[in-house]
Amino acid sequence: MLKKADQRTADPAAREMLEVSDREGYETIWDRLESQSPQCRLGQEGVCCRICSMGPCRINLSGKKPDRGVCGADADTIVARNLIRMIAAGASSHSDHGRKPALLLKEVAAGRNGQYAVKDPAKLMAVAARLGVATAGRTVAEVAGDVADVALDCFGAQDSGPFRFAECYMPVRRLERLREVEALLAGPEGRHFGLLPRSIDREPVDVLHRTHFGTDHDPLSLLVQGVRCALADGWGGSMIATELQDVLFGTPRVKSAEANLGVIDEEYVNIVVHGHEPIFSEALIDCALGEEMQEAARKIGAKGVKIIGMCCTINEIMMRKGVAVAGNHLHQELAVMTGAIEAVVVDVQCILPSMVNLTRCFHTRFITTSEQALFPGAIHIQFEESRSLEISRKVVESAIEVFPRRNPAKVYIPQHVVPARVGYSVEEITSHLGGSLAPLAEALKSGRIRGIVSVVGCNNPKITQDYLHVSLAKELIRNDVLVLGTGCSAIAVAKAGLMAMETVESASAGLQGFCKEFGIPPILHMGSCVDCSRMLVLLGSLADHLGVDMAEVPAVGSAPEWTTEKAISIGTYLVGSGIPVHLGHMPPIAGSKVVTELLTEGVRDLLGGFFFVEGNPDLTVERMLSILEERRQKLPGARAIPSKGNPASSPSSVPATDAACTTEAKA
Ligand code: SF4
Ligand code: MSK
Repeated sequence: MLKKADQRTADPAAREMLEVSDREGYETIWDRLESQSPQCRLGQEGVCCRICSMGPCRINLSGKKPDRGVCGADADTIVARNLIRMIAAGASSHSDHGRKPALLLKEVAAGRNGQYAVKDPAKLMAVAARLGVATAGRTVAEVAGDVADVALDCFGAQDSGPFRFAECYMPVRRLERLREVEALLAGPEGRHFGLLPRSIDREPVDVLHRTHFGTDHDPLSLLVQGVRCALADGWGGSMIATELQDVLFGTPRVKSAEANLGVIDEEYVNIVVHGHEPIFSEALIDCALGEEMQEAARKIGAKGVKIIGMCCTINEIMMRKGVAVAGNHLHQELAVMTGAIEAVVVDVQCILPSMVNLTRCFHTRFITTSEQALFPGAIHIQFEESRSLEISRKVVESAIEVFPRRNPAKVYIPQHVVPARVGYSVEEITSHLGGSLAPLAEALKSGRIRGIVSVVGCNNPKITQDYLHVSLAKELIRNDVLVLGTGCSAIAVAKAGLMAMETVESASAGLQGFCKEFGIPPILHMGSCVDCSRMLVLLGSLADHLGVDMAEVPAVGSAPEWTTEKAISIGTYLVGSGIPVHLGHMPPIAGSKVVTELLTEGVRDLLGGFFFVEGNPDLTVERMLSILEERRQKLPGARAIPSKGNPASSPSSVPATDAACTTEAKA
């Protein structure tokens, strides 16, 4: 039986659209999940192997035969291999994204691309200084060329590592800890377990090599390489993406934006940008909002052209330009169903292939722009950085052209839209704090703030959409915990109206006082998925301010509704950076006790970070608070938490989790 709309989503706009979908007979991601039910238990537990053609093999977890694959691989090997292949795919996605702004910066610096420029020379100089690139007496182009070269070299360096971005951005104490762990694991036999990433491209290649048939079978060795690969993402590919996009497009500063499906305006030509990379969407928005395209839209009876977006492409441009966000991952089909979208323009990652057929039910054009993300049946307009203006114009004209074909009888736009405050780069947070993170460090020591939780990652139709993101954010700020958000999680919280200064009134006394004093909301939108690297920079700088390793900072990460391999990579690089990570449902590792214990327990002594899985928000917050307080009390100069009189600090009011949301959460 179909789940009711309120079990599928906590978002009122989505509920309305699910009613439209039921009435009109559109198929959604939730319908397809149900048609997959029951899903394969072997896959869920990670014990299915199809690495060679003697398989596919599976392990019987009830203790009977088969307990090994045809080659003799046991459950521990199979689970570890499968997991680190997920990490490699996620890390590769982020890192291949990072390569593009590095290549573009090189072209801009060399004067070979006049369509883009260095919009933030101050950020360029800051990145250069961090990387040890000379700046004195040099032009922006000269410095940009050298910074681009350093970044590009990080992808292909062949020496023992760490590559330059990782070396220059990771706090010294963390680098030392990773070196110590490498030495510890080597043991008297001198086996090599490398943790420091050698180069961004090499680590996922190493994963694919060592997981090839008949190569590495030691779960510890496999997992260590998985962590190294993830670190190459967080401190490499993602870091380069964030830093160089800031250089090219501007470091985000606080902006006002709007969130949810109500941003779709019936009177306008609506273009949805969706995916992850801002290089094209930055050009597209300038073109679409220019007078020429606005006039073209007016000529065919619209009021103008409006750009709105989905997922991380919109997180990128919302942080820099204040553009409205229509929704997160599970909203993409729902936006099309409003019948008021002229074009969905996509780049890479997190785009449902179902969108091609769905858009055919309407006048909507589904336009792909990357040679890496082709969809049979879509219109393809290949993006090229050197022709960005011309291609942007072609895409916008294509959207304007279909506006007259819109069927008003099919238009239904749920009137849910809320204001959001976005744009909290580390630079912006630091500037609010008076130019240094010292006040935040002091607030952690005094207990005014009990800790920091980074809530990140996707929606997943197996979990009521946004429920865990929003429940955790609400409850954490009621317990003096500062919340940072990126990706679809940040959009979930924005849609719930919580990315606002007014949210400070729901925060408990300590956090509330801190936020009011420094003029920041208690939940900070830090950007897209690759911008989890901003969290690394923030927590790394905070560790330095506190005089500790990152593994001692009172901080936790969380991907409560995770879906993608990228989310697994993010979680793993946070763990590798010393940060405990919560997952709202189980990754495919339960088939191996060894792998599960290593990731939830064993890794804690080595790296400081570890994973824990919990689907109930009350229990999750309880566990997070205990981790944060244990760490906080050990900070040099930490003081006991003052008693709080604010009723907002009273025990949790988060409702019990819907059983349907948590069936997978128990390992
Ligand atoms: Fe089976 Fe081993 Fe081949 Fe995997 S690698 S499919 S376990 S024979
Ligand atoms: S978009 S990776 S569904 S967060 Fe970055 Fe959302 Fe997850 Fe994609």
